[in-house]
Amino acid sequence: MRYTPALLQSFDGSYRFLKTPLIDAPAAQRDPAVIETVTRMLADIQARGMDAVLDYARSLDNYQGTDIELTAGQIATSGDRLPADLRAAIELGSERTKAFAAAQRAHLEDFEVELVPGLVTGARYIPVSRVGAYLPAGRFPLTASAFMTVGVAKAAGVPTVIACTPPQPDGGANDAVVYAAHLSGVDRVFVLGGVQALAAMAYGLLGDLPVDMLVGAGNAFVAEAKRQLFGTVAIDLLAGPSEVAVLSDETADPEIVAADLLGQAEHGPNSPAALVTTSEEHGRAVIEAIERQLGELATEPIAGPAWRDYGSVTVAKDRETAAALMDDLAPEHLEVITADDAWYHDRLRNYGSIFLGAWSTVAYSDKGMAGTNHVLPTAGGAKHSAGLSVSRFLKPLTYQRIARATTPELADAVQVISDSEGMAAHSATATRRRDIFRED
Ligand code: HSO
Ligand code: ZN
Repeated sequence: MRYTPALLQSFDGSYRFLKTPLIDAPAAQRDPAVIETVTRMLADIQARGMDAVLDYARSLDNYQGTDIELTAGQIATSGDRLPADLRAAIELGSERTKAFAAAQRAHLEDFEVELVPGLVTGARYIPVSRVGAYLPAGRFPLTASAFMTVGVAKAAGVPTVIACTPPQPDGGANDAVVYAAHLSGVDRVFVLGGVQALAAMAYGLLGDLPVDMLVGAGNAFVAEAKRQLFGTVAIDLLAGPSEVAVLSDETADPEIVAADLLGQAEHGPNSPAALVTTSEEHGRAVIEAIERQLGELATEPIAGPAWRDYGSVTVAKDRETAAALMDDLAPEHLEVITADDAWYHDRLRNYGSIFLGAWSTVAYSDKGMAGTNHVLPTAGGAKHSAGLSVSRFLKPLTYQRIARATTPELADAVQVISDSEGMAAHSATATRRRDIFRED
């Protein structure tokens, strides 16, 4: 989320900040030291293979074991060690996410169209063959990440999905993360974290072929590794700190709005949380509620600094201004809690995922219960990209079947263009066909 000079000036007089962020969050937080470290690690892993991977696992993640792959038995029994209510919640989230992904898959239809008689064209959605999912399990193990990456890839029809997740202090994987991956249909799971995990999947070091695509969020090193591996493999997107924005008016409950802003500020001390409101009184009430709620929040050491440094409250003169401000922010998550939710839904263009009405909160999607994906563009990326979905794993591959009778029209035009470009061999592919056509 950025506060650009354009944003600060373009709505002159039509809005004002009640609370501005102290720090402008850079759009892409690319630290030169992180870039340099990742470049060095990738080169080392490319040169020394698994020896380098294990060296990094030992030195960076304190991994003591020798076999990083979980057995099928370990994966299948991962749920047995979980409390029953957690297991049931994971099962619900997995099912819900699969159901949404399956519905979205059903709406992507292969098609065929005869553009002119004899010129048959079409597209077929073919899944990528192999996907590598990174399942974070650092300060917060994001249990639902497996639904969003592994589960959605499987719903798209990806034949092989492998996953890496960092070792916990006991040297093993996080059981909830592994159980979520298991229910999502994962084929293989490796206890491996960070840059070394992404490199091992992309370079085919895990006793398998290289993956075609890497997906899943992680820390700055993980994001940078994906950026540098892009081209060797496809990636979903480059995620920065998680963000939330709320667009609310005087009809919204300030306590609920405050809770939802803190709900994502908890991700990290640099997680932006923005309120845009058409009611100054409401804006002030939300600020007060946040201060009160922070006093009782176990994760105040993270959410407090995030709110103080990256939180903002803006009062807009009218709903047009509020919507324009929001479209300029292009937040990862956008909650709309107003008397005009449908108007905003029709009007807004830039967001990762939108939550309409007081009963729709981001955490429902974060944990898989809403069915929608939580891998979403951050830092304004929603202006040009959407979040992860089945379509990202599917290649709309085109085909054409061209009949003999079309030859005069197609060949003449291709010859003219090719000759004008000096591309004699291209021209010949057309003129040779035309010569045969005329001879027959
Ligand atoms: N808000 C994160 C996902 C998440 N949060 C999972 C908690 N659990 C990115 O959308
Ligand atoms: Zn979250």
